[in-house]
Amino acid sequence: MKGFVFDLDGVLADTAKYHYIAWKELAAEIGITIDEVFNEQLKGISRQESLERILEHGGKLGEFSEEVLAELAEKKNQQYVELLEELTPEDALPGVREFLAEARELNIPCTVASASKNAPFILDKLALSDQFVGIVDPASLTKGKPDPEIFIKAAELMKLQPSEVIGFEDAQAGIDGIKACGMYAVGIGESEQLIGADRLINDLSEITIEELICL
Ligand code: B16
Ligand code: MG
Repeated sequence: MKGFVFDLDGVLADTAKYHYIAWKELAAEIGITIDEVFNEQLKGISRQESLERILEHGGKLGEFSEEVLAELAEKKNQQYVELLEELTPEDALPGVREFLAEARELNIPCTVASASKNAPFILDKLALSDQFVGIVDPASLTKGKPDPEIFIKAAELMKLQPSEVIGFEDAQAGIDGIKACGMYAVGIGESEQLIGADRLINDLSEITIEELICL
């Protein structure tokens, strides 16, 4: 194992809760109610696709023009970005800073594979930008998670084969993408929600680099 690829929301920072707040408000404005169980389906899924899933959930798919859809997605993002303003380096999830610092000391490259177009902003807020050799630009993708494209590109940024890389994910769509390109998958979160992960942990404080590079 020669490199690591990290999802962002739910792995490096608990920004998933802000996505939920912003989507819930937006959905309520158009008469749709979402709860935390439904919200699981939005994790790792792009902004536009998340909106489509919400409309489908509320039986309103096809009711809005492309222009209105873009406005709704933009409105959600504005609210989300406002919430992100509150982020500080303390908001990195447990073990993240230590894990990345150790990887750096050991010269093990780390990359970010997040569906979020706000990833560079969030990493700056967390003071973590310097720890990565690259961030895959989600705008460059032809397909989002669960397609493995984002993880393959992350491996390319490190000049590694996917089989030499360990991926960290909190969403089923992400675990599916990691496994589809032959990476080792570490799932962050609850076991029943992450099918197919090779290893499950609550957060990065529960695993050491030593045990991972021996895999
Ligand atoms: P944005 P990840 C994903 O990030 C989130 O899990 C998902 O809820 C969100 O819709 C997506 O990013 C797009 O985010 O609206 O900021 O571009 O988990 O892949 O790091
Ligand atoms: Mg995530």
